[in-house]
Order: sequence, then C-alpha cells, then structure tokens
Amino acid sequence: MSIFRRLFASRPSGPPEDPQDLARRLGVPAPDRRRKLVLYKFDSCPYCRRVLRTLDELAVEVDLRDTLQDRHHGTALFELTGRTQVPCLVIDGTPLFESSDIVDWLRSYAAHARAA
Ligand SMILES: N[C@@H](CCC(=O)N[C@@H](CS)C(=O)NCC(=O)O)C(=O)O
Repeated sequence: MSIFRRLFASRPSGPPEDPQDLARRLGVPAPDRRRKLVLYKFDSCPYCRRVLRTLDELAVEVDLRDTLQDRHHGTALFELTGRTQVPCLVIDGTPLFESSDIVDWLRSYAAHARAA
C-alpha cells in the first residue's frame, strides 16, 4: 500500500476498543472525560492534520501547542519525552505518539464521554 493510502485510509468502523484494554495496549491512562489533554503539533504535518480532523469530527477539545509557532512548546515536548516528533497527545502528563494510536485513544475517549 502506498504511503498516501496508508496516511489517509480511514479505519474500518466498528465498536471502539474497551477503554481499559486500549490503555493497557498503549501504556497510557484510560480514556476518561476528566483527563487533561494537550496536543503538540504543527500544521504542515500530515499526521497532525489527521489527528486534528479527528478532534473536529468528535468535537473533542484539547489544549493545542504548535511546536513551530512557539519554540517553547518544542522545548517542553522535548523535556517531557526526549523527542521532537509530532503529533504527541499528552494525557494527564503521559505522552502518546503515533497518529493512529492517538486517533484510537480519542475515539474511545469520545465514546466514553458520551456514555458517561
Ligand atoms: N508515524 C508517526 C509519524 C510522525 C512524523 O513523522 N512526524 C514528523 C512531522 S510530519 C515529525 O515530527 N518529524 C520530526 C521528528 O520526528 O522529530 C505518526 O503517525 O504520528
């Protein structure tokens, strides 16, 4: 599969993964609407745009920190994770890299918040 297909292919729809299973798989806190969410990103990054589209679609609000527009955000990301890669969703202080994993977590988060 080409890189473009992989980037923009939509995931098969289905029931969201159990929140506890998802948290264990990803090594982050379980989706819960009380979580403090921060997304490090920059706008020309296609992986970030995928996450931003998902946030829009799910109407989930996070604290957005653009690492190119404000170098302090890049520094903060590096100090927290030792990496500069975006997107990175920080969930109650625990970083989650990889756009696919972030989208999975956000979908479960949105489903959990709706059910709460
Ligand atoms: N597999 C990652 C790729 C993320 C990625 O390659 N991000 C680029 C920007 S588009 C990046 O942050 N590069 C700089 C770095 O890795 O430090 C994902 O899906 O999130």
